[in-house]
Amino acid sequence: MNPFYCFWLALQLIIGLTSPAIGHQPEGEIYKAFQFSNLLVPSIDGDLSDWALVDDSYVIETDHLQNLISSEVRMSDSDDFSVRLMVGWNKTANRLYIAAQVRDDIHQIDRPVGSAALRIFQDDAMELFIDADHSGGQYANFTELSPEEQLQRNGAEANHFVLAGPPPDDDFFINFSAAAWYALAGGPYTAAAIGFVGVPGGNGVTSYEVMLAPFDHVDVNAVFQSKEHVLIESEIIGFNVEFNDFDANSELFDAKWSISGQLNSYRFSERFADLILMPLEGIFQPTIVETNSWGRLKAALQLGSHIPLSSRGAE
Ligand SMILES: [Ca+2]
Ligand SMILES: [Ca+2]
Ligand SMILES: [Ca+2]
Ligand SMILES: [Ca+2]
Repeated sequence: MNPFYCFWLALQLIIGLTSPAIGHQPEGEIYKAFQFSNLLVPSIDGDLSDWALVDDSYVIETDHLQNLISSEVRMSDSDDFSVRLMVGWNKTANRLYIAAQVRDDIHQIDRPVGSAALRIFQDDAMELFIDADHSGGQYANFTELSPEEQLQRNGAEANHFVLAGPPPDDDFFINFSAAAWYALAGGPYTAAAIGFVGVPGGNGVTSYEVMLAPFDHVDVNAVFQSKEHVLIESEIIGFNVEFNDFDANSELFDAKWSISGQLNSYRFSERFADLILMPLEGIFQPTIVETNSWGRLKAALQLGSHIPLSSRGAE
């Protein structure tokens, strides 16, 4: 069992109570997932250089996010917080990939060793939410059910992960379900890494990188009793990201930035945003590469001979 599960309900309740309700949704916004070709899938190592090939049109930037705990709902890049978030997928591997680079004036990771279960929500973090089959609905925090039923239901129909680091121990990646097999930083169904350049407790740049296998149903006990979701080109899945920013005060949010702009994502998957799985971009499509190569060859021949190829047959 995932040991972090036990503390989850109480912590999320606290966060919920301190969050004023806002009813703002990104209208008509569909975020795009870049399709990686098989040879170019990113390595999950906290180094985002393997994302450099992703076109800027895929990048979710700071001004797309809304602050859930302030009337200041949107903000451009600033010293306080800025982000470049990218999502990718690969058809053959059937995996989602997420990368984010966060600049923060005070990167605060001050939880003691062994306290991630209690304290990860009071550190700077990236939270990920996936509803692969886009079913919507409550997927966690079933307070009306028995503890045993909660273990079965929590995180079964949608998923919620948190990354916060560099950690004081080995705990920087957490899935808030009881399925331990779906919470591994270096596993077959999940992988996660964090890179950090800067001054701990001061200014810095944090790189988050994650790989996830999508599931329509997660069984608490075993992957073979779960149902993996098959990613299909142009489908829309439920997806959300929140960035927690703690600065001078280690226990009070400076901001909680969200791409859906909706509260209670930890409980209801219809509060997520929409993500469309894009086709391969033209330059990565084999057939078009061949066409371009032939076009360049033809142009080179024309330059060399100064005679249009199309007229040679008439010579
Ligand atoms: Ca990488
Ligand atoms: Ca900040
Ligand atoms: Ca679902
Ligand atoms: Ca911070």
